[in-house]
Amino acid sequence: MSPTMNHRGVISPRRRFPAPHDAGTLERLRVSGIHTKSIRETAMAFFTDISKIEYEGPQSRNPLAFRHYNADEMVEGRTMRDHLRFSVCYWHTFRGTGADPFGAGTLQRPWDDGTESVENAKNRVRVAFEFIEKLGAPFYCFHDRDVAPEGANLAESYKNLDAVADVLEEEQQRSGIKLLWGTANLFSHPRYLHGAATSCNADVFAYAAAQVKKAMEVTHRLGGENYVFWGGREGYMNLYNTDMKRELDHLAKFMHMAVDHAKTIGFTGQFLFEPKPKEPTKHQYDFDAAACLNFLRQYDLLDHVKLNIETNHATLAGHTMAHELVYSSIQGALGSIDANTGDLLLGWDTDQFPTDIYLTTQCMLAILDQGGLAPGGVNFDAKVRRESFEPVDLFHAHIGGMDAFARGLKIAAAIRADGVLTDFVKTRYRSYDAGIGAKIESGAASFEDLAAYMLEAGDVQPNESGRQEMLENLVNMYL
Ligand code: XUL
Ligand code: CO
Repeated sequence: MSPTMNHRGVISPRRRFPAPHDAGTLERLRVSGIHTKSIRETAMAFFTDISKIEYEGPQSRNPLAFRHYNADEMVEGRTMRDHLRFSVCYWHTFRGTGADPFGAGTLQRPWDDGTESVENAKNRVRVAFEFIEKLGAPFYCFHDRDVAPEGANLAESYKNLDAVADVLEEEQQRSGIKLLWGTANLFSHPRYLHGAATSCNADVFAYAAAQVKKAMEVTHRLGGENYVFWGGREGYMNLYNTDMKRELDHLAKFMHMAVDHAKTIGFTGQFLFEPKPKEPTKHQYDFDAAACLNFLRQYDLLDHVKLNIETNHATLAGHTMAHELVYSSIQGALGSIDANTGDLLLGWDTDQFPTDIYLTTQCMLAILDQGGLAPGGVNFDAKVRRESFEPVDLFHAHIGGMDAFARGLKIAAAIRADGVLTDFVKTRYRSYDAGIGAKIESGAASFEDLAAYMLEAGDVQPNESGRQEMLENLVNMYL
């Protein structure tokens, strides 16, 4: 669609967002006192051509409307809003530049003056909340360094974060948007080149602890419902220089300290560990759900920490998202999801917005099966492509992801209501409901009993088709 077409909100970004250095913009900033007082009025002007995104139903052809996400619609006795608990991530959506290893940033973000000033960070918060409010997402989440700039020293970084948190708090109260989770960026700064909690340098461990302490306190202050640990650079590039045992012990110590600090400050939110197999390190310690759960179990952290499962991380690990969700869920450890998708043909973390209805249906089947995600949610850890450089693309991207999940929710609920898959699976395992199978499950049978049983029976024949193709066709009937 041409950017000059007069669809709601689809107009030239030049008209809607004058470049920050335009005389007109500078005048507008001066008049609104952007550098001297609250810049609420100025920031609110940014998305004036885009009205609140409304549900218009599946027939709508309006690109700035929901076709499936209808927040108040009830599904399985709960509103879509409460099932999905959508969250906008601050890092991609408000700090992403579109830069890649081959080229500079491309994304037009005219509200951003390009500096690392606290003033710019505060202004960005106003714009972010205007965006999230118009989108109608109930949550957001951030890393400490997304929202506030790193200072010249730790004390200054604390101060910067507090100053921006004041604005975050104000905007949360004004809009009713809540914090799904907070986290600390323990990977961008050069001090973390060897990792943070798994660094060979104890001073780096200490710095990371001081940073997480503050990030937890700000998360707590803002009513955050969860706190996330993603490995960052907690992994290794080469075993010749790595004491793996010591690094894992340190990571566990670090997480125990966080659990203790939560008690100290009264933070009762859920801790989440986010698996990812590689990138930036060759081998991340939080490789996949199985590796994370083994780590948590080994170090006695299972009672305190659940998992935040991300689609592109699952596929990088050679798993489907559904596998990671079900694997965590059956162990009572599925806490939240980072909703995105990779690219079949690219082997890295492309963090694209999810639009595949099979994917979202499978996610929602796993989530409904465990009775929901709360206090977790569906966070779009996803970024627009560098070619999608206009601000309106942020709306298209999120609308698409929200609609895909809403549709997945409705389809999953319909499949569950008919009980077709559950009935099939139940029947498939019926040999364990009575007789020898029931004895195996209850622990009443030994190898001796089973050998005696089979010596008498003689042999067992393949007796039932798995019906995979029939079931795949059946799922298609619901799409
Ligand atoms: C990195 C990633 C992170 C975490 C939070 O791949 O997913 O953004 O979600 O640190
Ligand atoms: Co993530």
